[in-house]
Amino acid sequence: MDNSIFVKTLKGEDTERPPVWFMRQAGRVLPSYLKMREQYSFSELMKSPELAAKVTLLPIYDLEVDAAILFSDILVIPEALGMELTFTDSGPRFTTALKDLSDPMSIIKADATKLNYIYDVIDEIHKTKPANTPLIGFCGAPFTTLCYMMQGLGTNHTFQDAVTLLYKDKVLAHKLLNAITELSVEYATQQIKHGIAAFQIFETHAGLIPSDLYFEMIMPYVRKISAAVMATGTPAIFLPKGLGYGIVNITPEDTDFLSIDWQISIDDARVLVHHDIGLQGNLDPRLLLADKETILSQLEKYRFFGSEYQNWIFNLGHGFIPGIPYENAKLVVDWVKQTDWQRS
Ligand code: 1CP
Repeated sequence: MDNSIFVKTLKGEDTERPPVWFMRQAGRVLPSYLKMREQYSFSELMKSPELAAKVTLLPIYDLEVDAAILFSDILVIPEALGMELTFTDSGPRFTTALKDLSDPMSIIKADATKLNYIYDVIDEIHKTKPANTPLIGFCGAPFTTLCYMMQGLGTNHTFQDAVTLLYKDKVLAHKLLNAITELSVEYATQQIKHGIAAFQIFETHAGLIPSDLYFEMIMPYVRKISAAVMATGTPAIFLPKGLGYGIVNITPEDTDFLSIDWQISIDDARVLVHHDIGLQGNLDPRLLLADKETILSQLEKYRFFGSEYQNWIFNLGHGFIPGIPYENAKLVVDWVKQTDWQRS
């Protein structure tokens, strides 16, 4: 039975400090990861159960964070929907972008068996991880996944074709969102069967569209995934990056924890977000490019918050970016662990 500080916090139990983990904690800043990348491509690391399990656990040993996140990518869903994908040095790229097809649904053919290797990765992680190490599973939320499918690559972050599809062809948008969601529900369910401790839904590009449109067209699909997760008793974490004031409309039926980006203070988020929903976040990852004194002074903002609120997971507002010194990431973990949070 997992009685880690991360799982306890997700269950609403009291702990002496907040748990800490980071988005993109394996594959961006760790010297041990960068060394493995000299030898293997990202796809090789992700597709081999032994290597992917090893990378997943690197942050547990190197950074000493409180949870591991499966080493994979959100784009495995479009791949299993029939889209050919390569991870190049400049990021992921689909051979054919949906924006270039007259009938995008013609290439969508779900094959859930293409995800089977990921369950082997999860099994391997369980075999090799230290006791009491919770594993976070994840998928992309339907809109973010659609952004990459329409665009074909990640270098243009306006994702205009996906955004305008929501206005110009709602019928097609719903067909695509539905296909992504159905496979994501199956994927989440299988990850849970293979023993993940929590499931995070990454809506990295929520901020591209008005929040009322987000709730009208996208949120019902997110709810299908999170409801399937929560029905199994597995805690759900939802990251709607850039949703802004829209977080006020998230309900406890939508998620157990909400991951907050850096645009809003964690104190303001606590006022806005339904009090039965826990928070995760929200340090600006770019702060970690600054010097030690600046980082430590910014961390002070969290001290009072963490003494007042137990239902909070320390994390970044979004993922690590390349170039962040490993020592600065470690400094944050040590600060969270060594601070006297004065919880009694
Ligand atoms: O620690 C980890 O890296 C955890 C595993 C993980 C996760 C949770 C990876 C590995 N990717 C993701 C999620 C993911 N992938 C998201 C959602 C979260 C987020 O915004 O960070 C998104 C949008 C992607 C798409 C993606 N995959 C991009 C972004 C493209 C863009 O510019 O918009 C990139 C560069 C990738 C490749 C990738 N995925 C993961 C890693 C480590 C890498 C880099 C590969 C390398 O080592 O070169």
